[in-house]
Amino acid sequence: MFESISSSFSNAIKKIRFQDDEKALKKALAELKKSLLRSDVHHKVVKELLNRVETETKRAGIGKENFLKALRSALNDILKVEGKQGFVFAPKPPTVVMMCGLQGSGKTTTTAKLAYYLKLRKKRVLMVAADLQRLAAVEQLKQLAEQIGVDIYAQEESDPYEVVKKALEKAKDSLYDVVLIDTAGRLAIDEELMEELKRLKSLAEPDDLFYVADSLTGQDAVRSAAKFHEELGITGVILTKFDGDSKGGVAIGIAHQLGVPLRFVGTGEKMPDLEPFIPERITNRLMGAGDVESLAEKTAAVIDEKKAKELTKKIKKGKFNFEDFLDQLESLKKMGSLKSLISMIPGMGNMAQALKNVDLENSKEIKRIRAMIDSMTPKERKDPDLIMKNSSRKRRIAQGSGLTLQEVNKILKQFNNAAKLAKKFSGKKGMQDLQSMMNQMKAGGFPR
Ligand SMILES: Nc1nc2c(ncn2[C@@H]2O[C@H](COP(=O)(O)OP(=O)(O)O)[C@@H](O)[C@H]2O)c(=O)[nH]1
Ligand SMILES: [Mg+2]
Repeated sequence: MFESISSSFSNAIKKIRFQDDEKALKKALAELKKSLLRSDVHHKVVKELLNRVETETKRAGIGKENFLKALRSALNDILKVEGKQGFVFAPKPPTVVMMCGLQGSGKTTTTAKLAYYLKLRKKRVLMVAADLQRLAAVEQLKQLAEQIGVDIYAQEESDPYEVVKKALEKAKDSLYDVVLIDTAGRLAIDEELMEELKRLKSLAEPDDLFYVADSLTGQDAVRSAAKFHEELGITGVILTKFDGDSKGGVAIGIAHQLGVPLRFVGTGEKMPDLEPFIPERITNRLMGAGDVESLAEKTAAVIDEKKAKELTKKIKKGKFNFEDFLDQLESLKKMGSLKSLISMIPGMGNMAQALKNVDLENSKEIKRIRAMIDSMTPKERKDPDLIMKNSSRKRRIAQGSGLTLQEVNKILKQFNNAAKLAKKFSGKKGMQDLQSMMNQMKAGGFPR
């Protein structure tokens, strides 16, 4: 998220040679302006942002330090508007959230992503299929519900009003923490759609009404959001499809343009690809300082603390085995794309861009390793050393997994190296080592 904006930011900042005069400041501002407009930030927002930076830098005295400080504070002001951040629970459960938006914007997917996000945080969620315009819509939500293991209330061939009414009764009776209502959209805004949504809104009295917008539609997303806000009074925006070719600029301006906070951002088609939008953290990312808080939070939600401690112990002893490896792979899957994770590490924005197309789960290498592990006995999984020095075991595993003996040897060697690396990083100098490894990777190499 924001890789391209933050890299154009850092390029702009790098180009600045401050001689403490106004001409240098103007040049820096012009550079920023170019990159913001290129990223599709609305021109009025760009103007306001740069005016603030200019005024504040001049007030504090022209210089690189003051310029960066002014930029950081102006960005924060633009990103932050009055209202809630991320997911907010009602004082009394269930928290009721209604989704609205145009067809294809990602409402149904995002409903399930939010449910998954809450499930990982140990909440009981009921999703409500209130899009009865398209038959497939109910089926789609049902499938997602099954995939993530979250309850759904669905009743085909009836009025969405009745569905929502009964769903809310069920939620109260069965003590759900959160109710997420998926609604119908249209290709364009029309009277009928608005009427249906208004009816549902007055029935459900949602704690939050999220407008789900496709970030790829650029400034159109802001215009349609404004229309929905005028008619319905939305309390938050969720921008989807922030992966792909999104230039990202809409996310910088939308809250400021609407006066409604941007609450979440969808960064892929899979269920973990949803991130809360916290202005201060986004400013850090944009300024190239990474977002360690989000990374830590995301990790905490998917990794069992006890397990994590055991794992650390094992790693320190160099006892990382194949079962641990599978466990780790599962956790990673829950965390979403490698790219979005790496972009949270300070200074790693460019690196994330290079990883754009890496699909960890489906990579050829991971598939091979999985096949190999599937062909091992439980003992072998727990103790890689059993295999390392035993060629008949290796041959049996090769045969079982359809790999050649050479391939098995290669994977074993890589695994061994990885375990050594992990051990090394778990030590005192770990972070320094990691940094130098990352630099190596940035320079194009891959540590072996
Ligand atoms: N790449 C990407 N695709 C998304 C994202 N959110 C939704 N989609 C896709 O957009 C399409 C429409 O989504 P859907 O939830 O059915 O939209 P709805 O009509 O508003 O309910 C589907 O193919 C989704 O997989 C996202 O954040 N990233
Ligand atoms: Mg839908």
